[in-house]
Amino acid sequence: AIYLNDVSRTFGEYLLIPGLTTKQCVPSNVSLRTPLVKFAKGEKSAIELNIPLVSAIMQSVSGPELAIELARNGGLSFIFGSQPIVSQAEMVRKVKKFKAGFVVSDSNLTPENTLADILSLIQKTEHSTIGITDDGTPNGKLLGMVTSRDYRVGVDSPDKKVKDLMTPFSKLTVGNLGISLSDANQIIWDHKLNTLPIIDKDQNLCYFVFRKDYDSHKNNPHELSDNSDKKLLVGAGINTRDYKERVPALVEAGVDVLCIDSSDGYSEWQYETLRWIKETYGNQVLVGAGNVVDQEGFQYLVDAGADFVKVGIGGGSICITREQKGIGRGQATALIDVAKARDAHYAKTGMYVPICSDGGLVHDYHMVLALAMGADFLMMGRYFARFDESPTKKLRIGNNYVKEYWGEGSNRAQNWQRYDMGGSESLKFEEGVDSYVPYAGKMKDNLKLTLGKVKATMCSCGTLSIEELQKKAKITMVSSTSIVEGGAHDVILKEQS
Ligand code: MZP
Repeated sequence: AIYLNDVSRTFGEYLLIPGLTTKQCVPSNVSLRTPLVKFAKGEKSAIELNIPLVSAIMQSVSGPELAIELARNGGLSFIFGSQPIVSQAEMVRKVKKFKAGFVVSDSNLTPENTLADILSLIQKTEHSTIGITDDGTPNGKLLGMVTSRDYRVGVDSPDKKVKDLMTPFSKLTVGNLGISLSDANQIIWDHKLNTLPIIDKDQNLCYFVFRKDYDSHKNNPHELSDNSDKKLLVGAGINTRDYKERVPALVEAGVDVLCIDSSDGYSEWQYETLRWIKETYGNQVLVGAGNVVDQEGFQYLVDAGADFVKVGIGGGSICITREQKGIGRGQATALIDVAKARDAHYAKTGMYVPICSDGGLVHDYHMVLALAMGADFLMMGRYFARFDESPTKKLRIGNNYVKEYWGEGSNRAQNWQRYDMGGSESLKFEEGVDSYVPYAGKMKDNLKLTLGKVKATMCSCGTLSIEELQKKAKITMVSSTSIVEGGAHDVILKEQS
């Protein structure tokens, strides 16, 4: 046997040491933009995410509803592959059909219409967002817009008139909104939107922020809707068995990126699958592979054509692979090792192949550590399973609400191929558990808090981008005694006393 010199370590064994926080280092200046797929030096990745988070390829996590919400927030979901091809393709289609921008309504809505009118219109059309024009036709002046989600503000007062919900841009004040005006402007520009509705829940009001050059579009609503009818990004998991049928169906459904999903990706099966996809589609179809935990595994999949590589075996919250099979590696150690291979490959060939840290992220600061250790983006299951948008049931246990969360290697996820090496039924064993996670409400609210923390930590490290964090972060290992020091200690906590 070959013995590695390092010890398998995980995120909880490290801390970040602050760097100089300059005056520019404020959370609103931090960019979390990150590449998803490989690119040559001097070029840009064909897909960049606005936030470095993707949701796990799992039945209990990545359905269409979660995918829509995560994409709206700048991340991406991989729709689970442990299902029939037809239903997976249908889920992809559902996400791609969701309109991220808005359409100018061709209905007869006017500022005099009530919110109840708008709701019924939204329900009748496939559009998620309705623009309101001053004369109720697409040729009129655009006054504002209402989206199906944001409509909730009107549910309490369905009689309210559209015009009552409109406030001119100049009257908006920062502070009474959940979002600052500068952020709103940024969103409008980043997403090429022309109008952004902002909800002030306290006052039960909906404001509309208009893009400053909006006037120049007002006589050409068709151009307006073409410009902003941007589709959401979505990914999908595939396996190494039915890929010749599954990949064409997903491509036909409009998927943006694929990922071969396996607990152990260092295999000839993945090599063959990657080669087939690249030989059939060239770079028209983007596909990641994994999971691996060392440099050899990374290089093998990159040589086969992988557009990104996923790192992590056995660290997932629902995972018992290490107990069952004795394979795996501490997530931090695996990541640090694979990041070295990624950097060496870039230095040698000029091709940057992003890596994804998959599984085992527990605290928000673990996300910053993973990024600092070299991850370009992060895949999480447990984190997203807790939200309203995940596809599982919300249950009440005692005084607490929980959501169900089960591993892809659990019996519940059934006989799907991720963990299936063939062989007879009686030889199969579980590699994952069926569990509950504490219910946490809406994704959007949680993301806001998490990303706020991530940005604040990056500012403490004196860094304004993920690339800078990877270069400049100072990381220290902690002893088990100092881990105790990191929590509240030697005090009697009030709620327990
Ligand atoms: P976590 O975010 O819940 O800690 O981990 C999610 C990751 O665990 C998934 O992305 C996947 O790589 C892995 N996973 C999913 N199912 C199992 C299993 O049943 C598993 N063992 O390990």
